[in-house]
Amino acid sequence: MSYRSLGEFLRALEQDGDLVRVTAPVSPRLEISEIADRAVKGGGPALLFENVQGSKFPVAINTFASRERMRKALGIASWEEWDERLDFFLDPKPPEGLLDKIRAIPRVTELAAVFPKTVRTAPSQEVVATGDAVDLTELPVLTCWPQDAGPFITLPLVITKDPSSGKTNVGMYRMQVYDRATTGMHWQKHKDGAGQARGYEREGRRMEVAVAIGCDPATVFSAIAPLPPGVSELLFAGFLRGEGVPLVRAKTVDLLVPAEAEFVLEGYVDPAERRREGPFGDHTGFYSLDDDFPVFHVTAITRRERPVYMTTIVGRPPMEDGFMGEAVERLFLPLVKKTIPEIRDMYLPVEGIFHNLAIVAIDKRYPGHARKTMHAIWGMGQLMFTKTIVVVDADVDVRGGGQLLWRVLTAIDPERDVEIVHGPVDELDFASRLPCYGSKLGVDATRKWKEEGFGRRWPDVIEMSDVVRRKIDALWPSLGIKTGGRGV
Ligand SMILES: Cc1cc2nc3c(=O)[nH]c(=O)nc-3n(C[C@H](O)[C@H](O)[C@H](O)COP(=O)(O)O)c2cc1C
Ligand SMILES: [Mn+2]
Repeated sequence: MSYRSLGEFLRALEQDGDLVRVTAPVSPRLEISEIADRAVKGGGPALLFENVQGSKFPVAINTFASRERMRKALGIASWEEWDERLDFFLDPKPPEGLLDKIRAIPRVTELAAVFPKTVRTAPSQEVVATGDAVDLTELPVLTCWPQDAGPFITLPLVITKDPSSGKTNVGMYRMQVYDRATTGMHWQKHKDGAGQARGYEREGRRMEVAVAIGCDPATVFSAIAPLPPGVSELLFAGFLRGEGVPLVRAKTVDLLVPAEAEFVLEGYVDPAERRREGPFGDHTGFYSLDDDFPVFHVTAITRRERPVYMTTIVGRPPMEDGFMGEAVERLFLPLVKKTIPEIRDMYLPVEGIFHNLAIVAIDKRYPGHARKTMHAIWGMGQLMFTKTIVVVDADVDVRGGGQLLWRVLTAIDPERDVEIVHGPVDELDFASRLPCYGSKLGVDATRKWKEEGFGRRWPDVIEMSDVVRRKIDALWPSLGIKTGGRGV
């Protein structure tokens, strides 16, 4: 079991010397942003601002902002360990003998324990405000960048229910605070929250919405996990935590909300209503321009007695969400491999902000295999947004930086090896001619085959013989050649 609440996680970070309490008075308008940005770009610790001007609540930020912190947040010692855990889920081999059956029992009980459970009383409802007492301006919501339209809640867990299946979705969609009791609801049209909202719009019904702010890190992470529609984020969070997420009935809407949350906002989205949202300094490193989005009316705010407001800022990479993106990439690679088994490795560089660049290594087995892989990726969930896909052979290191560039650029005949397709693009992409629709580029940088019409011979990569290497390894220290570590 990892952490039960944000508080537990923050205490663990502090014990490890990975959290700094900032007691100096700072403004939630731009100042926390500037401090958090410097901290993340300099590899600094998680931050807890205890003296935020204009609010009595402290602000936690950068709690996922390093590779180690992110892994700790998810209770994962190494990505290999995760692959094994997930493998039991994805490939549950039937136990063969009686002994195997007995051995499987603990794992099955473990799985049963990860379902969400409902509780009657909850820390997230210690203080309840409804009606005129609802006041979002009491929260230390950050205005992140100079051209932002206002303060934005950046790490909300938006909880909704599908009008026909009744299934719950949890998604992270930013919310611009307009006034004491209204915010924007920035679910992009491809996301599950927006899909459910379309169902309510067809029926002309109000959509009940609850928003948790600040939960245990696995639950927060589940809201960004690109799970297929209908697959429960809360079950996924339970699987990550090794213990089901405790939920409690909301006070004014018919939804279950995390019992251990710091804050919960309850309310509704009206199907016909839209309001100008943005601009907002976004994770593209540019301002997303203003546009019309649904509006969230808050009917209640419940909270802990002493809550911590959990947030993040996005902006020019690398930023905190880059570490979340890397965790998504690593956690979901085994799943991607199940559907596209030729994939050996996949890398989404942080400068590609999730969807602009994927470098994929494949075990090429048949003519046109690289292109088949591209189309499979363009057809898979949120990977459909991938603007550029570069496919290399399995012996190429997708994280190789300059070495990767060398391999890709030597392997291509541009006119032959480029695949350009049209389709949905990320709503945040500002370069496409139309919003949400544009072109995507695939580069086949695998070695070309005769069967693919390549009539020439393909040369071998230069490699020194092992015998000579070993001999020189032994000799090297005595040669007195200083190479800054790169010679050996
Ligand atoms: C910090 C952060 C902010 C995000 N903001 C938004 C947002 O405003 N709108 C949106 O559609 N997706 C946003 N996302 C991405 C979604 O959370 C992500 O695509 C998630 O898988 C959506 O869940 P769903 O598949 O259940 O819709 C954000 C992600 C992060 C890490
Ligand atoms: Mn979902």
